[in-house]
Amino acid sequence: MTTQPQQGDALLIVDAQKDFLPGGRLAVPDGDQVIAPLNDWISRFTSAGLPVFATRDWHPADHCSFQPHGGPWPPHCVAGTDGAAFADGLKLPADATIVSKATRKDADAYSGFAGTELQQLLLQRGVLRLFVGGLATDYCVLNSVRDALRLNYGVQLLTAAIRAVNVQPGDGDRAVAEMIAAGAVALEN
Ligand code: VGL
Ligand code: ZN
Repeated sequence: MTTQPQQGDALLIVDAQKDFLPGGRLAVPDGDQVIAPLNDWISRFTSAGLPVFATRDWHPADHCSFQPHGGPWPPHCVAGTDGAAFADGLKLPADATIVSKATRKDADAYSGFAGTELQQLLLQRGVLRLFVGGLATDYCVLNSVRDALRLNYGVQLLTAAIRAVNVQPGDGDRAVAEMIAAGAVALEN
């Protein structure tokens, strides 16, 4: 079993931000449960000298995805605010690469690849396979994994380290099934 990260692997932490945790402005149920398993993966990657990437939702205050501006979500992850900060307990290494997304008012971006330099950064680091965890399973994890697979990365989906919004019951389970059908490998821990 190739669960141990090796050369060519990178950890991709998706949107592990305060606003997506219980008490946050767009709280994902049990979103805080992803932090401990993510920290385990962080230590495995850093002790192996392998890179860690972390995306963050980083919206302007008048972002089009916000309900007051006609979007589906309560305002969340406004750039520079406390809610947009990474979760308190998340032990991001000092040399983690941070990728901000959905930074422009007129477009949303659920994928960490959408309108960012992520693909270029991964190419530069010789990354071939991504271990993906974070929030939320049915939005930014799903869309980041879809793009990663399209771009021919291998994807190990860290199932203990993801949680879903579940606007409709079952959205998270359907997202996981879709990612696996598209070629992601589910990794419990
Ligand atoms: C997300 C809803 C709105 C996510 C971001 O990170 O999954 N979900 N913005
Ligand atoms: Zn957002």
